[in-house]
Amino acid sequence: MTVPHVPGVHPAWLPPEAFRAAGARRVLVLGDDSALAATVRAEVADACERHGGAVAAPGEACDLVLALSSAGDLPPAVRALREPEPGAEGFVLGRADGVTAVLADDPAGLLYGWFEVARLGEAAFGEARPATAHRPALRRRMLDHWDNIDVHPVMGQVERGYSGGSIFWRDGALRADLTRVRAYGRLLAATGVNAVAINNVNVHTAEAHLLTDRLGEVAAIAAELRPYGISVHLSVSFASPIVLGGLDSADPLDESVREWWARTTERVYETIPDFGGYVVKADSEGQPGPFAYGRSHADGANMLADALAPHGGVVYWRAFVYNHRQDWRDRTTDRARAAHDHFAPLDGRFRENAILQVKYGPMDFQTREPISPVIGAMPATRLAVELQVTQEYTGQQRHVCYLGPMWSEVLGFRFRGPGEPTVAEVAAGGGLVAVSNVGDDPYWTGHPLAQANLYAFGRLAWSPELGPAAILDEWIGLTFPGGGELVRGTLHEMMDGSWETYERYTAPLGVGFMVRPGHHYGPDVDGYEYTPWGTYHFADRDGVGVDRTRATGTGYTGQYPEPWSQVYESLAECPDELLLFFHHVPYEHVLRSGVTVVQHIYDTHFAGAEEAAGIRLAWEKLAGSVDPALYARVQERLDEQVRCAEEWRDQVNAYFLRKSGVPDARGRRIY
Ligand code: GCW
Repeated sequence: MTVPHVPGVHPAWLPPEAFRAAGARRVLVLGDDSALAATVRAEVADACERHGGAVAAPGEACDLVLALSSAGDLPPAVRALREPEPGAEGFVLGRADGVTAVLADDPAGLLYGWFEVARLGEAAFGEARPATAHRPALRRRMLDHWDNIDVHPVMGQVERGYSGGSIFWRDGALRADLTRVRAYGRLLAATGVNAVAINNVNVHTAEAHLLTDRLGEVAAIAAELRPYGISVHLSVSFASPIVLGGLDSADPLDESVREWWARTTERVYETIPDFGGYVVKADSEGQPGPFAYGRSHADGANMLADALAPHGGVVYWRAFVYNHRQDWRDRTTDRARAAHDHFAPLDGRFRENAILQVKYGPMDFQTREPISPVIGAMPATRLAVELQVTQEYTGQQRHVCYLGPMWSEVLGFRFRGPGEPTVAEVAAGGGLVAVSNVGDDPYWTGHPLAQANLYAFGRLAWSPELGPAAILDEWIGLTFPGGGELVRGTLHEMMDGSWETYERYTAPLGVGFMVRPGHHYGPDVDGYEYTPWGTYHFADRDGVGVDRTRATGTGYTGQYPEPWSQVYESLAECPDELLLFFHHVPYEHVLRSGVTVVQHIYDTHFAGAEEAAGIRLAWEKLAGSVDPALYARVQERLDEQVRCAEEWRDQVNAYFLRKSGVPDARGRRIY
């Protein structure tokens, strides 16, 4: 095992400097013969070679020791850490008598402990620290790639990808050199991620074959990610028995179909013994599913769960199911209701190894949505919450939009009010999943600052209670070592509030969309208003917003338990930022903030575009303080962000001025 360093590719949050503190010291590793322990030894050797430290032999003096609890003859510094217990994938870190020690029960914990030492830098070797346990709050911490093997005519190679092509495939074939995949695994492991699904949930023809005759490609990717503790998953087509197996049905209750899945899955595990499992998008946006056979989603998911169970695998079954051929004239159908309507009645009917993967909001990864009521409605089902690191609706990695604060709000939301479980706690046994924002771009993420979102996702999946601002500072510190206070302070100032800035210049008050149809970039207020996608704002000359109340609307508020059911139902109590998601109101309706809806729209759009300009201005302070190529890349994106924010401001403001006829109280220019 060698530590991957890829020339020409930005090291993101693992530049060599991140390992200076540990690598300049004497380090002892007491592991076992597992692949992960070998990785830790390789990491330590690499760091020591680079920074002048030394790998210590057992019995020799050392400054840092990383030990498995099963390793015999633990030195006193480690024995002192016996309490508390590290636990699965966890580690205990402490420092006493001039020795920093990490103790883990399994090699994954050892690896995570190593990266924690890197994160601490010199601070890991300063004052004494009491033994503290670090354990992942969520068991599965996974990134879903929407990568295709082939370049799709509309979506490109990576669906909703804004960072170039796939890191796995090129020109229709697996890449010959997969070093970069290993480097990706290393970056992910440093944040705590332990699972990846490698292909698009919209499974096209070539990609369907990854399950059978192209399985060798999956095995090759798994081999690169394994040393960093990441298990590989595959998105599979529900119609595989037909498409690949030549059967005439994919009915989940049909014996020959079940057998086909059992046999196929067995072969997968013969080839990749630590394979993670399947991800399925069924009966959604044209993907095949159990409805064609009059079967339920539980029938579909359980069939795959049964095929996976003998091998310890899981199926992630997505809850993103709605009618995408809605008649816009039909006011009774509400897309927001769909997932709950379909899935809540199935609670308790899914197998133990079936995980229902639910988008955080009821619509589709908007800048602001309420939390999906499905997450609070299925106590007898294992749930995973799905986030979108790729910035489909949040600026497509051309805009700075640090999403840590949004995710932190999602994870901390309590369905039944104070003292009751958070979303993160509900998902603890399932997991946290996100759509990856990575591609073959030299900065990984197109916009170099979008790396922070990938980093924050992993950190929050490990520790949902971490503050997003603190995670941002961690990322800045690791990625721009030696940048000094100017760099750290400026980046923090640019990024910390950037999600709210983005919200200010785009769709107002939780109403969502208003993006250009298809590619979803830039403003188009009525772009989706008369389409079949179920995403409407209903603006007319009197008012705007979607009435989702029980009293007069679609009844969606009734999918929440108290207190939220009442809070969202009530015009007076509904939080401003979600008002138009839940209510249709006149333009002169006064928000809790004291401002009318239409004035709020004008004010926030002027403010948002101005803040975007401020972000660009702040970056200019860093000319000469960061790498020139990175500086130029960010600057080019900031120019586009400012242009686009102005376009949003002017289109949204003009639209609402024309609809409402209400002038801006401050007399600013609206077109
Ligand atoms: O956000 C939407 C995207 C689709 C995507 C779908 C999904 C993979 O626009 O491109 O398809 O969600 O989550 O399945």
